[in-house]
Amino acid sequence: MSAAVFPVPEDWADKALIGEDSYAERYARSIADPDGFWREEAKRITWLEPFDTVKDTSFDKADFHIRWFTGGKLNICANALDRHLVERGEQIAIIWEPDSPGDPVRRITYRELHRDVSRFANALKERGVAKGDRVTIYLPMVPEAAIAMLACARIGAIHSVVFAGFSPDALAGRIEDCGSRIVVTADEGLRGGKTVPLKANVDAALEKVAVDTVVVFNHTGADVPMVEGRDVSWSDAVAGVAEDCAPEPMDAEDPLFILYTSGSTGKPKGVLHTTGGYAVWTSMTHQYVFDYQPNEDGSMPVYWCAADVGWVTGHSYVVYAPLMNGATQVMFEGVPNFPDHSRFWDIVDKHQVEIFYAAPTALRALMREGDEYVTRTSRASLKLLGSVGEPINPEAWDWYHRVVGERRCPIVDTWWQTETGGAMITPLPGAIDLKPGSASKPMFGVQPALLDAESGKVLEGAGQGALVITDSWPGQMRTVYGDDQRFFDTYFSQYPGYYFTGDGCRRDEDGYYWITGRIDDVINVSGHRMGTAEVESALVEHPSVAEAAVVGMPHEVKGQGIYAYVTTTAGTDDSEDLRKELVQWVRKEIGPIATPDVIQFAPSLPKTRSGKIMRRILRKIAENDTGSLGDTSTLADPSVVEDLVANRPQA
Ligand code: 6R9
Repeated sequence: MSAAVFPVPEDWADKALIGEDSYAERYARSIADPDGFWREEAKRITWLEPFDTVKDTSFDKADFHIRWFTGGKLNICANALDRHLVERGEQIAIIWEPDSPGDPVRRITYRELHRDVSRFANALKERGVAKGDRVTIYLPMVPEAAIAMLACARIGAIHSVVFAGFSPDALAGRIEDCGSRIVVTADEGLRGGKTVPLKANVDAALEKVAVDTVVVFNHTGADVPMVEGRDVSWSDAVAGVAEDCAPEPMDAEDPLFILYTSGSTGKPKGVLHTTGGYAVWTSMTHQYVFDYQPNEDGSMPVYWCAADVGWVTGHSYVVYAPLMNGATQVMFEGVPNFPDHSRFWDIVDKHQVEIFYAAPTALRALMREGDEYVTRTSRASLKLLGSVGEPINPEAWDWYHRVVGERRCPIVDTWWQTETGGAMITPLPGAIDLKPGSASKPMFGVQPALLDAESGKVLEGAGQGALVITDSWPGQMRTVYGDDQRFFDTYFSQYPGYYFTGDGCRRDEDGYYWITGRIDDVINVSGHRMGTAEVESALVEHPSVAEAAVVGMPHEVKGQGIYAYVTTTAGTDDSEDLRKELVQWVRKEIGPIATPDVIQFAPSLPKTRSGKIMRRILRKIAENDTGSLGDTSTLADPSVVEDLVANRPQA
């Protein structure tokens, strides 16, 4: 592990919102006096009615509940837009950079965004969408994605954004699970010069589950079939509707959105976030982590979070928090390597980006292409860099720091999850010395602990164990949509009294946290969470597959790759063609992000005498670490393992 330490640069210590002393002092207060601390922080939100109680939470089974800012009323869309109109109505909120650098940029002011959101909110109302209804959003990275989300929030509808890379099946499952009657989509998406057939995917999904309305944003202008009585174009939907739409007063604990995420078992879970705590938590973390404050000349720093709105990072740090904080931000439709590997840095120069936030997988992919793509750009505007989604290895950290940021930009490596709403363990650039590869210290109000994975005992001081959080924070998910029991069982039953993150973690002598990765059956492929169970169930749906077991394997660019062991049905020829077919099959069932990297045909899988698949052994073989397979004596048939090792495909 890297031992390097990068102290807070002097100018950062001087001018940052949070300096070293104020971090220590505020952190201590946030734990000792949560009521006082959060009352102060909650002032950043415009409340329509004040809350009575700050924190009313318990992780105990007998009395389990999570409520923040109860009695308070607010509208998060009004906090993101309306309250800025007086002072920054003409300020650019979104600079939209299209997939192709030659295509026109869209610049949208707060006033225009407010108007577009209000109109779309009225259009939703006209189609019968009311408070509490679920709206599925399946859009590419266009401003209309943010507009649709904010329009839902404005009228109290619950949005469920489905990443535009997911398959029709995955989309259908998510529409069905939350019972939404309306889908907002586009004719096509565009990524790296290729089109994504979004409307066609929706049509395919709707063969499995019916909805009343499909709103289609005309993006590429493709000629897509429209179903009479069900489908309406975005422009027709907003034609003639009023431009005013009063924001719905929402209770702090009213649901804001559902976002499906993979777990270690079963179908993806609908993570539910509510309004008040999420608003306070995301705007606060965004402000402190990115030190988001006006420049000396009064302008707002240009901020760019390269995440897709289909993931939680796009929800919290593209849509909600930056707009609540009055940011000017870049929203990018495309990919880092189109038209070439300089694209990110060209965009930085083009829009004078000061704060840049991306995933390690993108950085590793660019790092492989050589420094020239970076160094031929200026990047003089950059001040701060961020990382999210997976552990950043010290080599990638060093490259990001040295080559991209020219040693002048601190890197905030933010650890958090869909479930946590916002950054939980992260450096603050003016307060915390950096150690490459460490997410460093807890955010205000966050009490991490490490438990011995077997005994569940709390580990003190330096050590390594299962990462848990001992008490609630405002941005915590409130439930799994429609399944409180699953929420409790997934996160609070393993280690009673604690929120279990699913991650392993090491804490060093200085109290720095080093996330080591998932310790459950979740793998992290290019920063995207994938349940091994999901890939397995996709595989076994293929008629030639009798059984499948999926594990993660180390992957140079993606962080982790997908390694699938497949037992075919009797009489099947385990051919190269079948292997290719299965790869395509999984892509079709889930989406391209689930593409298996290796498929190994296995006559049988290593099982205990009680029939449990020994995943530990399968992981070792996938890692090509076959010298240390450990105890195989409990296997029903140890020769199965020898066979798997002998026939491991050479990747
Ligand atoms: C925000 C987001 C959550 C999982 C999480 C962990 C991994 C995220 C990380 C990180 C190490 C970081 N993760 N950030 N690991 N360092 N800075 O990514 O949410 O998609 O729900 O994934 O991602 O394993 O448990 P989500």
